[in-house]
Amino acid sequence: MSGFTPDADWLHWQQAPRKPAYKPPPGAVDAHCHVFGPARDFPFAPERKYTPCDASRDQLWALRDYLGFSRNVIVQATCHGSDNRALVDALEHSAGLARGVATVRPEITDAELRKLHQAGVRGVRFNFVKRLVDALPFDSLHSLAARIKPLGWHIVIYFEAQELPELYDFFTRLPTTVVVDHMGRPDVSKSVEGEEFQLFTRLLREHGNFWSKVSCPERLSLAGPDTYDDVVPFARHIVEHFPERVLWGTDWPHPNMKSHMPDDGALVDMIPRIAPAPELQYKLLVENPMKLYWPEEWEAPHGA
Ligand code: 0GY
Repeated sequence: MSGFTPDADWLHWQQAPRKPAYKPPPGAVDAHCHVFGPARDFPFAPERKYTPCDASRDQLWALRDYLGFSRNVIVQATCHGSDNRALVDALEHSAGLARGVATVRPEITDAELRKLHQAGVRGVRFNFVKRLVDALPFDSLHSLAARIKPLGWHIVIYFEAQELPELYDFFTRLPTTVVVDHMGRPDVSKSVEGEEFQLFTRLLREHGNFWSKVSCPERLSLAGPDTYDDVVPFARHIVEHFPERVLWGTDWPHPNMKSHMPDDGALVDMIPRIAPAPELQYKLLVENPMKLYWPEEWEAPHGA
């Protein structure tokens, strides 16, 4: 017994996803996923905004293998706050096949940052989605950014499209590589060429340190499963215009999905629709995440 009960409307991740027809290239990385607990070993944070069901590292490895992936990037979930123990435990039991993105408080010491690095953390997440966190003030975030830069880490940012105009100048002053979660959560009822999404593409076009995850069709789609057709033009636009700076992830175990729980096999089958050419798929799934998260393994054999 962990003493934690999932929220009454919590949807459990699918335990038997279909086998995808699409086969990712060897070495493919699922670059956005989470672990939850298990709460018995890693209690959820008191300041969390939701209580999920467990989703353990071993269940994540099983999904990775089943879907035909080789590696994971685990992003600290807000239900664990800035207590990164579940993340670190997963990284330390991954045989080097997982890297992490942590959530840290401004008070974190340099020694603690170094310990996270040793475990496999390569970035911090700044979250601006109000239903998930109470955001830290900009000056704390700037000073954290300056402290993680010497470690070679990057910053992952999560926000919703309507917030981008207000956050734009803060974002563009960040001194590291910056990875945007889920294409900045566009409103897909609007046009790819419309003002809102064009501001996001301008961010990528004018700032070569910005990357985007072309993930989470299940969160963005109004058309719904299993094909999420309305998200495809947005993701494909980003992949085709910025092929060197895109990442893909399942977002397993899909926190806070209310309308439905996606089938992870169906999500994998979307990849050739958003990255039609094999060269694009290779960059999206292998080359880009390897360069960002395992540069020491990538650079030697590829002469970078
Ligand atoms: C995602 C999206 C969400 C949640 C979190 O850390 C989290 O709690 O990231 C969300 O609710 O939109 O990327 O998993």
